[in-house]
Amino acid sequence: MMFNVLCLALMVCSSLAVPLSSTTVLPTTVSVQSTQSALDKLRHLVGQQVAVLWQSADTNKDGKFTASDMNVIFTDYDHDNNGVITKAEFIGRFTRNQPEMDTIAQGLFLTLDVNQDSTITQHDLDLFYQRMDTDHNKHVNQSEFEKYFTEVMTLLFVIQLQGNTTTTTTASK
Ligand SMILES: *[C@@H]1O[C@H](CO)[C@@H](O)[C@H](O)[C@H]1NC(C)=O
Ligand SMILES: *[C@@H]1O[C@H](CO)[C@@H](O)[C@H](O)[C@H]1NC(C)=O
Ligand SMILES: [Ca+2]
Ligand SMILES: [Ca+2]
Ligand SMILES: [Ca+2]
Repeated sequence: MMFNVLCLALMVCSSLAVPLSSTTVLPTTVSVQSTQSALDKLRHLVGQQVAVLWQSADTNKDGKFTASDMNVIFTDYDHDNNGVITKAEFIGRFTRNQPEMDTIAQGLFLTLDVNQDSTITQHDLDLFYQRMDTDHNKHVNQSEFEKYFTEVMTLLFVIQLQGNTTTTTTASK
């Protein structure tokens, strides 16, 4: 189990776009196939979630993710309108239409709480925006956004996977 998850994490994180070759180090054809399909499933899930995130992040559908989009999202998540998004507010909103995403929501909350004071404020979002803006031109474009969240979501899905029992693997050693 540990080996598979680790292997999965390394492969997915290091080369999302590169297909698995037949020279993979796993012991048998069966486990290669099951790892391959787990990997496809993971890529599919991550791709799907990142697309959903982008659609909901670009609130005015102008193809950009701006400070005004962030304000709209902030207001949406700040249920009691007190200028602070608590963990309960965040998870409640995020899992409203997808209850199975609880673990992912917890991980995202930790990611967005950049200064780690257990709440999300505008200050966290400013810091987060700078982090996503990899070329530091003060604008987060779709590819910067997707690249960042593909990494974050892949990690979170791997963590979620790791939390599950060993029934997902067939390989030994
Ligand atoms: C988005 O920003 C990246 C740099 O972070 C740049 O390489 C890419 O060309 C930009 N994409 C568009 C569509 O402007
Ligand atoms: C892990 O377990 C959760 C809850 O039991 C389930 O919803 C999810 O699909 C499982 N993930 C995988 C990859 O098996
Ligand atoms: Ca609040
Ligand atoms: Ca914070
Ligand atoms: Ca940029």
